[in-house]
Amino acid sequence: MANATQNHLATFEAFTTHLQNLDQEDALSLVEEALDHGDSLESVVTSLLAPALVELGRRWVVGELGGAEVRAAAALTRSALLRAGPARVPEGPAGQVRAPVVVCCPEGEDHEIPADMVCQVLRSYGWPAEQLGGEVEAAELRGYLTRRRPAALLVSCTTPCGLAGAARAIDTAHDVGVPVMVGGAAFGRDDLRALRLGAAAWAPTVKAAVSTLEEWAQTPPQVSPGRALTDSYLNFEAVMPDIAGLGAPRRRPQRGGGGVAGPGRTGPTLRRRRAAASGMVGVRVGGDMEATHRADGRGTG
Ligand code: B12
Repeated sequence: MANATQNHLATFEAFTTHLQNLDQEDALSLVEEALDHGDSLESVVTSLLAPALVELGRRWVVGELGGAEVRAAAALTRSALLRAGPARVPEGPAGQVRAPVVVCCPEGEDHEIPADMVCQVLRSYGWPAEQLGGEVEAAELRGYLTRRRPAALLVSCTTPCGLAGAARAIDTAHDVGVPVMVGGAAFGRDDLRALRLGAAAWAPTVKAAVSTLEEWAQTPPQVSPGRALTDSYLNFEAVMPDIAGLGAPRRRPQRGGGGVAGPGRTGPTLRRRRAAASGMVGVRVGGDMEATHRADGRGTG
């Protein structure tokens, strides 16, 4: 047991180093080895790829890495994930072919790797999942859902920046009769925020999502568009442009060119407004953003 833990830790450290150094071949080989040893895709995602990205996020916060390096490491992780994902979706029990499901990040949410992870793991479970990517506008989503009529839409949000867009995506999908399940760090650790935004379900993991999809295949959920959002949520939405502005490139004087800007380093006014918004969705801002990402993100109302 101790050996297994040590091996796991060594693999995790090696993979994180490969990502940081952008060693594509070595990173991909480690993932292939894990699969060859019999690890499931889900376990590779949850115990290797995702924790390595969280660690890079920590290094980003303390200034050891810049945003561009994080972006490059994320792209490399995506290649590894796509290579590890099933080329063909396995058949369900008794040769059953399931209806497709769609995964996306809403407007405002640029973290598409978690959605990629959800998509590939769903496929490994026999659900033909299609990934629309990050920042998908509600109007585009409506057209896609109307044309393809999937069994469900799964919306992923990593940061509060995507929650207003998630509310619009939920309303749009429910308006065309496609039930929405949400997940990702921005929804916190229970279904309160998801239900407040009108989602048909929340799931903490892909395994949990699969159980809900199986239930929905038997009994589709009743969905109702135009669900009223609470005042506190609408206040949150009112300051969204400032939060979304955090994602825009910031002009910084480059003397010597060596410094890196951490993910949350912003001017005082923006910080105050973001804090107000984040308070409403239960995410603290400030120096220690990594801790807040993992904290219980219960909304306040
Ligand atoms: C890579 C990365 C980026 C890349 C994204 C590249 C890409 N194509 O995805 C780039 C560089 C673009 C980026 C940008 C930004 N980022 Co960023 N980023 C990260 C990083 C390092 C990894 C994200 C990731 O992929 N995690 C993978 C796993 C760990 O995510 P996960 O949410 O847990 O997902 C799992 C489950 O939740 C579940 N799941 C997820 N979704 C769903 C959906 C359903 C339906 C289900 C069932 C399950 C499910 O399955 C997943 C797999 O197990 C994180 C660090 C971190 N701690 O995550 C920061 C982090 C998320 N970023 C952060 C920030 C602040 C930003 C920016 C605002 C920075 C800026 N100032 O511009 C922008 C945001 C732009 C925007 N509008 O979205 C903060 C967020 C802080 C907070 N409290 O919300 C973090 C935590 C970094 C930090 N430590 O401060 N980022």
